[in-house]
Amino acid sequence: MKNQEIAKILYEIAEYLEMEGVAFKPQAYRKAGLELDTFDRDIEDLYREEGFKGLKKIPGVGESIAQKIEEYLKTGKIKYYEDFKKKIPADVEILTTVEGVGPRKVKIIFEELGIKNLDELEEAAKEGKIRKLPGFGEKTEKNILEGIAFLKRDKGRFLLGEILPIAKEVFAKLEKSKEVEELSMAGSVRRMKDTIGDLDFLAISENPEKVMDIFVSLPGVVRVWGKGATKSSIRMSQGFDMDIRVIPKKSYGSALQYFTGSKDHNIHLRKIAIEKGLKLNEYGVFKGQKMVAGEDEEEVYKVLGLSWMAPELRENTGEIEAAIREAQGKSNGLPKLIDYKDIKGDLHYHSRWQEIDGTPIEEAALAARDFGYEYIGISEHTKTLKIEHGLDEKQLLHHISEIEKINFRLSSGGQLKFRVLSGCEANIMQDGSIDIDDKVLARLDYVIAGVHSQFKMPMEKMTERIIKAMGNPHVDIISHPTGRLIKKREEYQIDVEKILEAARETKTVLEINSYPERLDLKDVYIKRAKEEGVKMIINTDSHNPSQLHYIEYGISQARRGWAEKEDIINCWPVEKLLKFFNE
Ligand code: DGT
Ligand code: CA
Ligand code: CA
Repeated sequence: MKNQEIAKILYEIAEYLEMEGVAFKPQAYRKAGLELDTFDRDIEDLYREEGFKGLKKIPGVGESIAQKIEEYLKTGKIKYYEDFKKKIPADVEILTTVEGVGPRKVKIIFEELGIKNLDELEEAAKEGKIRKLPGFGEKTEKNILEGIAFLKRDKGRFLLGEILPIAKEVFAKLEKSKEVEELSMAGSVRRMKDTIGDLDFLAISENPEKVMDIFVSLPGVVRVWGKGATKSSIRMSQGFDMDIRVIPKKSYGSALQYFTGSKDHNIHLRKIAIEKGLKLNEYGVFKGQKMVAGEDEEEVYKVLGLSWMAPELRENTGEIEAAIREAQGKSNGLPKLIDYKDIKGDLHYHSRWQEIDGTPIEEAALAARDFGYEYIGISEHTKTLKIEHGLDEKQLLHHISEIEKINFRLSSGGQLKFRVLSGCEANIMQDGSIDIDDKVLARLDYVIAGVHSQFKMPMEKMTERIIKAMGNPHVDIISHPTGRLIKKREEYQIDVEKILEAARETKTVLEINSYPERLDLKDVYIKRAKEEGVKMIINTDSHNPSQLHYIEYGISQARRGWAEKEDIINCWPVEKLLKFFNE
């Protein structure tokens, strides 16, 4: 689809405009980019069927942006963008991913030092040239070097949220083929890891060669690394690789087990097999020459003395021991993981994103209802977050009364049991105070608080800051508690153990934010929170209805963190939730 191609250009135009110090326009381009990125119709189809007028149906797309989209669809180029690129031919998209480097800094480093890409930036920083630039200094230079090192560490990995939709599309295409008898995802994507190196598929087929033909000619394939009789490997246009293997039916279960991994899980499992005098590999479980399991994954685990466990658990963090206890009928076996269908509502939804139209609350509510929810909570940013046009006290009171009216309308026909809750995502200030008056916080159904500024504080200070916010009796939830942005920004320095202890004492809920680049809390912290009896909530942080489905990524991380239904408060009905917030 051209949607993502054009969205990327719109984002880049926003960066260029910001470089020039233009007001408002950058937000408009960014908003249009986001909408297009998540728009559910192919833009080429839309344009073919409805012409220029159709383009303006995309939220956030007005006359001038529609013209640029049309130009791209007709000529493959946007002159406005090309002119910017000629003036500053730096890789703005990559350079601005470095923590602390915004568009304006890109402009300075290009104009002063001619820096166009990451390698050049790194070299200049190492040579001490960055600190001498106006507005930079030694600390910025150090941060840039740290930022680049961080980016390099995750290079070549992809966000689960970027890759899973593509994996599902590929899966559906392959599955449709009559040559494919059985198909599974394997590897890290089956384990729903937060980042993915490459995609692995396994299949059963009478005609492996035909499956190979189909695989290497999938749309979006840009390179074939290898094409064998039963095994192929390709590169997709988005930059990641996919492997497929066709497996004989009698070995399908053991291959699925082996190629799902993780590697550490497999190594531990193989050790158990050896101790039992068995041999375990991708072809089966063997006693001498005799195959004792292989076709069925559950059987493979069973003959080794384990119960089957969800792929999300397979990281060798205690799941093997738990599966043995489970098989022996002992207590303390495998967790009864929260199910993908257990969530009843989402409490982190921004309806007035950057104040440029946004999605009206009622529309968001109806979308959430269609999504299968019983409630949605609208949690706008608050006043000190200027860039997001956060609400002040007066606007929050208006927000509450607007939601009351909507609830009244939604229930007046008596036709639906759906509830909109009024919330906010307030800012935790540097000293741990909340940027909204307590009296107004008390009027909301619930309060989320999060850190949105001054990320670089010493560990002790940052920990104190968040713990103080949890001590505010109106604060119910801490959003994205560690602040990481995968591949972009390190967590803040915090003492997670102390935060968990304070959360338990103050009965503050920690968020599992499902936004693809956040997934925060991450799996290992979720597991610790559960062990400490801390309640959590899985939210999406959606900015429009098409992001509600991000919830799947948050649920998968909760499952990777061994979370059960009772650990997650938005598995509860609304009455129980409100009672909990009121206590
Ligand atoms: P990724 O692709 O980096 O996100 O992670 P995975 O887990 O998908 O790893 P990948 O694609 O290299 O291999 C798929 C699975 O194959 C992996 O999860 C476990 C298995 N596997 C790969 N290499 C080894 C190995 O050296 N030993 C064992 N026991 N299993 C392996
Ligand atoms: Ca893989
Ligand atoms: Ca692989």
